[in-house]
Amino acid sequence: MKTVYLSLGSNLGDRERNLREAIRRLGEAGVRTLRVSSLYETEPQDLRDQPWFLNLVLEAETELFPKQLLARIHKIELELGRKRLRPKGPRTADIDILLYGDSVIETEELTVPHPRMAERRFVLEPLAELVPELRHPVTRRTIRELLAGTAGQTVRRIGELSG
Ligand code: PH2
Ligand code: MG
Ligand code: MG
Repeated sequence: MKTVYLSLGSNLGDRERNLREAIRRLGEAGVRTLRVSSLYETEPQDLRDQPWFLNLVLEAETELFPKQLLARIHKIELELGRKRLRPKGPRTADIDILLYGDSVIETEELTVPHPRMAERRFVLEPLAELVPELRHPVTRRTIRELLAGTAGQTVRRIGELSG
């Protein structure tokens, strides 16, 4: 059994409902949620010209291997109506594997830890709520330290995901 951290985001449709539905479907797919961060409304990064996101982070446990986990995540994203309109563009549900235990994985389809997690406030702020002292398996910096290095990205805590 591995403990995993997943970043969930949505900026199309009923964003809260999409996140709730993603968590429910992950549960059915063998990803048992242990804790959910607060919900954040976040300024779009990378591709700036798109609606604001709702983001949160899940702590979960699973028996799935990384590739299986990724395949189930992709299936759920598709079921929730994801169309890859533009890379990094608007989406109904995006589920990213941030950490898989303390594994370091580099394959063509999957890189863990998530390659951009250390620069993204919309990831680090919810993750720091759950595990501030956890160390990034490659850089060995704590999540709290990484968060202190991100500035100028607006993220607003708007409460807990309801339901
Ligand atoms: N996801 C992206 C690109 N930019 N910006 C925010 N605020 N939240 C996201 O989840 C996000 C993003 C690519 O997946
Ligand atoms: Mg993704
Ligand atoms: Mg993403």
